[in-house]
Amino acid sequence: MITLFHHPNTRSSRFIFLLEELGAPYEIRLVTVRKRDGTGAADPANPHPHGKVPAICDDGVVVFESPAIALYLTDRFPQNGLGPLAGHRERGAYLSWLAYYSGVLEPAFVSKFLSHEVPRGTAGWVAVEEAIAAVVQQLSRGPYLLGDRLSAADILYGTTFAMFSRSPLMEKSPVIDAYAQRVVDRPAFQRAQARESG
Ligand SMILES: N[C@@H](CCC(=O)N[C@@H](CS)C(=O)NCC(=O)O)C(=O)O
Repeated sequence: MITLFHHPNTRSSRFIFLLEELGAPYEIRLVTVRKRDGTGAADPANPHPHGKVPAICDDGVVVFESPAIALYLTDRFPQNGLGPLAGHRERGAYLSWLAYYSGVLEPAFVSKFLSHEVPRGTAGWVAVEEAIAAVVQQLSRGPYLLGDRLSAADILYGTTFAMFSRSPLMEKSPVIDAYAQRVVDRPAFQRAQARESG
């Protein structure tokens, strides 16, 4: 049984979506988190080292940080094919796009949000427009990042783009809009929404 440490309408929401896609046995443990407005507090029950969500616990094994959790869960519950396993030709692309999510895409969004120009040649990430262009290029292979099949990477990217699609952080892109819609149109997303509050 997987325990998901979750706070409603945060980055842990998409792991309810992933667990639903995987058909994995799970329970949701609601925790408090620190909020941008200064309210809230890290929950001592949450095993993430900074009290952030998501984190999971699988029979005593703790995993935190979104790409690590995505990879752990798709390896652990391979039956629905949500992540190519070691030895599969698409494994390299899968690992790359998972790492790119937290190493490039998120820092790119945060740089833009803070109006910090990304110093070329020194930062490990790029401007958000350049990152989006790379994702659009990857999506020329098929409806999903790895081609024909949805993977856990699409759950990270699709839900992020769906959230930012109407924000000034992202230029309008028909390819990204259609991709985000494709991801959130899945029945597992609707089931996850129904469990959002625990
Ligand atoms: N790098 C983490 C980020 C997690 C994160 O920032 N979560 C937010 C909610 S969306 C949080 O827990 N904030 C509370 C805090 O920063 O203390 C991941 O991708 O899993």
